[in-house]
Amino acid sequence: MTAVDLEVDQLNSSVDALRRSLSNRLMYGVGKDAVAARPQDWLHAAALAVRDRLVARWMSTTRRQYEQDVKRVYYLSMEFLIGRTFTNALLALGIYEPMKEALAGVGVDMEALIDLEPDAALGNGGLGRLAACFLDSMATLGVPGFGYGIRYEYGMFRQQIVDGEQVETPDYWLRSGNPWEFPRPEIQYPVHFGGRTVQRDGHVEWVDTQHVNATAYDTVIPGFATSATNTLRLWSARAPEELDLSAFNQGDYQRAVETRNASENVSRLLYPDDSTMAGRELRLRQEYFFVSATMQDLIRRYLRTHSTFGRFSEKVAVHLNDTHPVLAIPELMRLLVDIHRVPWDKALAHVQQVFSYTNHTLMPEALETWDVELLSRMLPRHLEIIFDINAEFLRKASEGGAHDPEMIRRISLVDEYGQRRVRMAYLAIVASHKVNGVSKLHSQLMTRDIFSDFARLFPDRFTNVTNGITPRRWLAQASPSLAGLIDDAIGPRWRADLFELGALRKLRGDASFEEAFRAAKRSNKVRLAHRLAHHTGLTFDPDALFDMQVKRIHEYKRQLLNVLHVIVRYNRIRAEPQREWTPRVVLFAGKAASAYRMAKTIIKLINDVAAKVNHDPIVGDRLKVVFVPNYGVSLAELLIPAANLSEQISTAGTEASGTGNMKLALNGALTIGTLDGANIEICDSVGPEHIFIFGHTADQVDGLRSAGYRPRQFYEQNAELRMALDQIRTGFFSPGDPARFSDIFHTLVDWGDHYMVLADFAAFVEAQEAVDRRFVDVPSWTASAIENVAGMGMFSSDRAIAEYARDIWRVKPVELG
Ligand code: 26Q
Repeated sequence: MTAVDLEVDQLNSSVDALRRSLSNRLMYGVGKDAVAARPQDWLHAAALAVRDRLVARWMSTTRRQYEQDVKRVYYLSMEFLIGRTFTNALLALGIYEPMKEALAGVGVDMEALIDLEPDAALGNGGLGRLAACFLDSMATLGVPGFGYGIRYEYGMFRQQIVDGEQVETPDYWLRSGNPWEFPRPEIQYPVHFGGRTVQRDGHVEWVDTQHVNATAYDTVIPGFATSATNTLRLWSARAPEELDLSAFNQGDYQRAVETRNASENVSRLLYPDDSTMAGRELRLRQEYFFVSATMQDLIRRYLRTHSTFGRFSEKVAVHLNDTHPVLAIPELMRLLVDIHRVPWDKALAHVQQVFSYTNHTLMPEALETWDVELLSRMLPRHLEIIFDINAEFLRKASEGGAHDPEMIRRISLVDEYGQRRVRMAYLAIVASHKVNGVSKLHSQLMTRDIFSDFARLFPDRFTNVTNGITPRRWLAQASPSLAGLIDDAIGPRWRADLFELGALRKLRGDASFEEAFRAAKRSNKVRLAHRLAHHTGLTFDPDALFDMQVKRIHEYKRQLLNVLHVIVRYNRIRAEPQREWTPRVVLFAGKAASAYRMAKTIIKLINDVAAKVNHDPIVGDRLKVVFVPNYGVSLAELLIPAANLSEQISTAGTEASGTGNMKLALNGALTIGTLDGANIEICDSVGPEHIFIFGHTADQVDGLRSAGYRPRQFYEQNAELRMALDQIRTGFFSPGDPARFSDIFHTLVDWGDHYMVLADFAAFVEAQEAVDRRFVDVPSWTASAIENVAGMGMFSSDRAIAEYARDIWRVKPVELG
């Protein structure tokens, strides 16, 4: 490599320079004449013009990182739910308005282009979006961080609603090319599968394997209002040979292509999460595929500037976003011990200082375990390493006093009950120096319940870092109206220091600010109502209360509790149509995992209830119910700013944190919620008078369960609840198919109501009545909405990343000079 300073065009960001760039990029980058350019081509050209401006920063940040020999964070995640990049990059660079003007200068409406960009939907929900917010914050804070994951060809499926039911279509998001990524065909690592191990000269060799190559695609992650950037590196699978040559030579072209396809399938598609461990072989291949390439890549980068592994753990931090990438542990051990000949004990010591792990769920059925037999077939060397780590761990544990064989069985990395399985969370705990939960409650329950033995063995290892969200996307980008108003009131610094929002409290009682605040929210509701009118054919009153539950469809999140309230409200309106009702629009959005029957039935129920309610002339504008299809990052940016009420109603003890709760509160919605996950901390921050808390606490849920929960008693004793459930059971909402929802009824009434919907029902309805009363008290509601915004300082992902950097990764920002 030569180190000459190249002469490149210095790109400034005046309107004139941007207009020139647009023309250049359309012509030389996209290869189109302006007379033939479609909006899609202009978007591509504009993206390239923006990307060009990021690259200079990217290169200088990377150079600085090398010069300062910084410690780097490798954030390993199976999911990065990035959404769109165009607006985000424009705002990070501070060139939104100049670009809009430059495009207008060539006759193009930028707002229309923005909606053409497909979402990068390489994730399911909270965990994937958290990874994306964290990348944004790492870049903004200058923390030298790399995201590593898989470049799925098919992201999260697209959801259509046909006759009220979810229909999935594949999300081929790369159809029109991806202007943001840089393919790196020269960066390529073999990833091996299968085979067996042999001993040779005192070392283990893994032989007779098959392999696939992992090739890198890089995306620049811009920091906000800083020249610091980071890199998201995603791996794509390439067959080692273009075609199966033996098949090709025998003239069997079909088989030649099929072999290639089979090995490239590993990065084909994202697995939807139904919150149970299905144990699919291809999923395990994906997990190993991306961590193997990542570990090879980070070792190569480390060895570029170091000749021994002596300082490895001073220079490298690897973070596991849940257990999905946990095979990075045995893979790093294998590379250090078998390939680089580092002694086992030294290697293990490095590994333990390098790795850290975030847990995102307490639900036992969602914790990853993998069949020993499957691991021994696919990754025999890794299984040996896991067994060796386990043997050493169990030996030390019993030396340390854990003699009880029952305890040893409980903490073993291998579950020996029935078919043997490796407990991936236990492996992550044993081989990491820090393990964190994602909210205070979750971290407490984690050490009290699922990992209690480990918390006793390693008390210093467990910690909490409450989740956060990036205010750049979730306020500045999603709600320009509210963001502009806040800028006028307290200046623009909240974007980089969200605690600044606390200054809004000084405006308490300022009638003109409150008026402007209401107007900003209203404009977001009008914006949404327009879009909804377009595809539902319904009209929505922007002065109604917009009540929103937007998240994956899952029984523990209790969309059913919300639906039951809607039904009761409907029955009440019909019983007393002449009474004053606070008009409401109840909005639902979210995807159900394709294999999750109950979740799909819940979607159908919501739509059947909506059809009945929306077409009942007695009800009119007093109640509307909408299921908005295809929830994702971009739709969230449209929905969330329009919410007045945020539904965060999971059974206490089941939602690890939630992050939608933070996004909605930041946009001035009041929360109706249980004392679960981060809701508790939101309540502490905004004050109990500005939030509607209801229902059983986590401890009360445990108590009720152990005392013997009898859901049928609630059904029998509450007449309104009984009526609603009977309507569901007898086909009131599905007259053409009266038995359609009988399983929902039985799940709640006869089969144990695992998530205690009926136990919280009465309290929920009461809390909703309190919501109605507050909403009509306009000044009081507005004051609370402002308090919610003002109280969101600690829920910035910048705060979360600063905590990770200081307490877990022990990294410092790069100096930009
Ligand atoms: C695992 C194995 C096989 C196939 C899929 C999966 C899988 C995929 C995704 C398992 C879980 C997920 C995603 C989990 C998730 O999003 N959890 C959420 O994480 C958020 C960020 O911490 C929290 O705020 C939410 O409370 C939590 O539910």
